[in-house]
Amino acid sequence: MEDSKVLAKRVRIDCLKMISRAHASHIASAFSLTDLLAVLYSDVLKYDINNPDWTDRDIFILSKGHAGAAVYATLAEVGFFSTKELENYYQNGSKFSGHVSHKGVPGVEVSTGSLGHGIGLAVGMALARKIDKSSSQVYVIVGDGECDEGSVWEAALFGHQFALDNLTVIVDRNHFQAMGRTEEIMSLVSLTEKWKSFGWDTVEIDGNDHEQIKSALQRKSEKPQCIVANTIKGKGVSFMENNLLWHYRDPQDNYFDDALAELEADNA
Ligand SMILES: Cc1ncc(C[n+]2csc(CCOP(=O)(O)OP(=O)(O)O)c2C)c(N)n1
Repeated sequence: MEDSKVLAKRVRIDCLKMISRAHASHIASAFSLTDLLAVLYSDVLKYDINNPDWTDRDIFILSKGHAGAAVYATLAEVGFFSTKELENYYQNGSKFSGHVSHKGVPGVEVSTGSLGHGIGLAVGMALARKIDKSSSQVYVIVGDGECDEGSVWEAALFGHQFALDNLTVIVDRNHFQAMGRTEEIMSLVSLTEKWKSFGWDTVEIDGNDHEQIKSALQRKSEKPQCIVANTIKGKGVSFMENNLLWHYRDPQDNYFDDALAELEADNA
């Protein structure tokens, strides 16, 4: 197994334990983007676990902040803090809130959770870095349901207007949102074409395939970039995959045992 796959496997197992212990939600949302995070933190982002505020670091923002468990687990697994601390996830008084928080959590840039805001922060941070002539790159993951928010498209206009070639938006295109399928609730019709028409250099990939993720993230462009990452919500646990129940349901008892067994058996 290559490093990013080992990391993804560990993160999924951490998330399962965290969310089950805390009776929290959004496990399928976390599994959907685990492979994206694993490649970002294994092969792409510049960061220093001993100096999280290093000026030249790349910036990562999770705009769909409800999947924060996967970010905390990834940061712990790469060494920003101990994996033991993940046991506090979503407990009373914990700094690891259900929607991702930067307060006291090294490696998290901004708190998110109210959908449609993280991408606006990302364009602002990318513009600031361009003005400063910084080599730092900005990456942001948005949900496809999150693309129902008008502020996502305001940010898309802004990214093109200011030619933010240091910015990559990754859309976690799992075709689900909280209450149903995206195409039934608010159809996104030709999402890739939409991003292209907003002036973004856009590619569409299998967002659970590490090689495809890596090569999409290594592209260079004079335009802001968008990766429409076709993912599977709940990826990694057969009974959670494409099953809306697992947006909110927490895995207990047999569900927990069966999910853990599947994740531990994964040697892809
Ligand atoms: C502004 C705002 N409205 C509603 C919610 C409640 N909410 C949490 S997750 C979610 C679904 C988001 O869908 P998507 O972005 O596709 O995420 P995924 O399906 O990948 O979890 C909603 C509506 C929210 N967090 N913020």
